[in-house]
Amino acid sequence: MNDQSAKRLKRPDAIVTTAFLDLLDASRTYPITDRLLSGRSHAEQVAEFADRGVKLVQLREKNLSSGEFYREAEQAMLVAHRNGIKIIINDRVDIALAVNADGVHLGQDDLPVEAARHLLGADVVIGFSTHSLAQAREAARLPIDYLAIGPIFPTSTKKSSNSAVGLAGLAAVRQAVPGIPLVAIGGIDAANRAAVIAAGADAVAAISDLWPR
Ligand code: 3NM
Repeated sequence: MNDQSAKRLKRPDAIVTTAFLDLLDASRTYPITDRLLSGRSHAEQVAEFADRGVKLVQLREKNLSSGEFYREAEQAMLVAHRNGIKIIINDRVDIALAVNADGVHLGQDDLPVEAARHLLGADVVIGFSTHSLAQAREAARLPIDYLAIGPIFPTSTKKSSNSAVGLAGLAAVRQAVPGIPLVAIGGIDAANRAAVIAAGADAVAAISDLWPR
C-alpha cells in the first residue's frame, strides 16, 4: 500500500497504518455484495454502488462454484476499474490473486492472515473478522489493514452462532485496539448508523440495508 504498511509488516506491534481509511468515500460506507438479496450480479452491484459514490466494495459469494465466482469477479473488476473503485474479495485469497483484486477479507476460519499476507504481499489490503473483544485483541497483533467487529446488532443476513456485541461491545473494542481502522458490521441501517460511528467505528459495512426490502 505504501512505505508505512511495509514497515508495519516488519514490526507488527509497533507501527499501525490507517491508509485503509483513505480508500473509503466520505460517508465511510463499505458495501458488501449479495447476489440473492440484491437480485443482481456482482458486476451490476459494483456499477450501482459506483453511482452512489462508493469507493470500496467487498465481493462476497457463498453459493457459486470457484469458476463461476472467478468469472463474476473478473467482470466486477472491469466495472470497478472503469469507476475508480477498489475491490476486496471475501474469504478467497485464490480468487483475489487470480483477478488481481485490491484485497481480501478473511474470517476466523479462513486461511490464516499471516499465510494470506505471505501470498499476497505487503501492498494488498487484508481485513479480518472478529466477533468478540478477545478476538479483536488477538487480531491487533496480526498484519492486517483493518479489523471488522460484528455482528453489532442481530442480523438475518449471515447465519452464525455469534451473538450481537452491541454498541457497548463496539466501544470496548475501539478502546482496546485504538490504532487499527475499525469496521462495524451486522444489522446496521440508516437509523442506527450514527450511533455506530459515535461508538467508535471508522466505517460501516452493510448488506441488506443497501437494497429495498
Ligand atoms: N459478517 P447486514 S454480520 C457478512 O458479524 C457479515 O462478521 C458479520 O449483513 C459478522 O448488513 C454479516 O445485512 C452480515 O446485517 C451483514
